[in-house]
Amino acid sequence: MRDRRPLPTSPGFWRSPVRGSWFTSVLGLVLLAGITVLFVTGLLSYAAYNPNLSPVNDQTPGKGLLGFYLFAWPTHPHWLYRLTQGVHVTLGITLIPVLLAKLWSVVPRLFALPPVRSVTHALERLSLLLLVGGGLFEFTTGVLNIQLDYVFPGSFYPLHFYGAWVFFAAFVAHAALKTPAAVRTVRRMRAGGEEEGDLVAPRPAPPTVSRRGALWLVGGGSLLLFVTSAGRSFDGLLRQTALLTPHGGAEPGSGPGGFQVNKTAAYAGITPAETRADTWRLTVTGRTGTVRLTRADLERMALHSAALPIACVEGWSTSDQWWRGVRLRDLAALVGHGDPPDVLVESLQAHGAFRRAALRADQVGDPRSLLALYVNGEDLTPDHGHPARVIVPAAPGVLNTKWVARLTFGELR
Ligand SMILES: Nc1nc2c(c(=O)[nH]1)N[C@H]1C(S)=C(S)[C@@H](COP(=O)(O)O)O[C@H]1N2
Ligand SMILES: [Mo]
Repeated sequence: MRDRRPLPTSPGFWRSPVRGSWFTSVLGLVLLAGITVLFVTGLLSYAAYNPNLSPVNDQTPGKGLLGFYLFAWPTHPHWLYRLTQGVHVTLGITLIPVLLAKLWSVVPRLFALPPVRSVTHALERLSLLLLVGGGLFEFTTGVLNIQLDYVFPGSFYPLHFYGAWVFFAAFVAHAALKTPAAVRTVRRMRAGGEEEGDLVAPRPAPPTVSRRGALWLVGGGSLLLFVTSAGRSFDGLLRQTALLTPHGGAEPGSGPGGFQVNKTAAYAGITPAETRADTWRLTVTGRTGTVRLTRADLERMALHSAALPIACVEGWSTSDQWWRGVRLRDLAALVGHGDPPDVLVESLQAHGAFRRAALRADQVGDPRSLLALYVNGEDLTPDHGHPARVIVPAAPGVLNTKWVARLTFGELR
């Protein structure tokens, strides 16, 4: 008799004694909760981008019904996006070991023969393709986006958006089919039951770790990712623990402007010549026409302060900074809008994905929404948007346009 190593299509090929319905069920239930939170916080982030002010902030092609928009993103509490997006990114990173372990736990099924047993089985396998493909796609695009600083600035947003719908649709179908059995398995095993089912290796290799130990290992991996990621939502010492956060662009440094910078002035191609007091002008357009203001003109207007964070879609955020400047609604009033309308904000930047942004009327009307000139008691630094930048409570960082050149009120919808 020849001793032939079995092929992956044979159950005997898979020998880990860890595989079984219990391991798969526990990981599946963790993902059920975690991915639901990821989907909800992801949709919230979509809403926070003001997609109804298309096509400025949201340029997703053909989004149709999927572009539904449940509510206008509020400006209270001012840390809302900091929380929702911090949870989205940190939880996403933390779930990576769980996702990989879950896929590992069911990999024998990928090779099971015959590949298709019936029409129902074919449909089930197709849905698994969308589930696994969609899941890997969402986690990969998410990680690339936060780690590599927008490798695909224009396209990440629609890719992650469409991927989310495909993935979540398959996920809902899968969860509906499998959750009852997973709950039963966990209950049965807790009551001292035996492992059973097709995932159990028929000829298991000697164990190097118990099933419970393997689960702790996955949990330990998640914990490690969590403690090296969560600091991105804070500054100071806690930020130092965010070892996995890219500190690309500029280091925060110290002093009043010493908080995280996304794109530096140099990166955005903003030159000192354009921002000097004698060259820079703010063009404000509205119902009654256009006015052009120097920085000195702005400083003569009523100045107000607000303590607000920067919270980026990449998941990092700063604590509240003290911004001081002119209220957006006062600038709207200057050009004939007593009742604040939407506004299109454009920066000096000639190129780049974030050089302009649209804000909703309620954001313009909030007394804390400023065209900031100062931060933490000093003039804005070049990297934080000198001579003037927008800051809006609870809005994603991307809407807080730096190096502002032009404000156009009304006529956005
Ligand atoms: N003109 C301009 N404004 C911009 C950006 C940009 O690239 N260009 N980046 C935006 C993004 S994505 C974020 S998160 C915030 C970051 O602000 P900060 O660099 O002052 O922390 O600025 C926003 N404003
Ligand atoms: Mo951002």
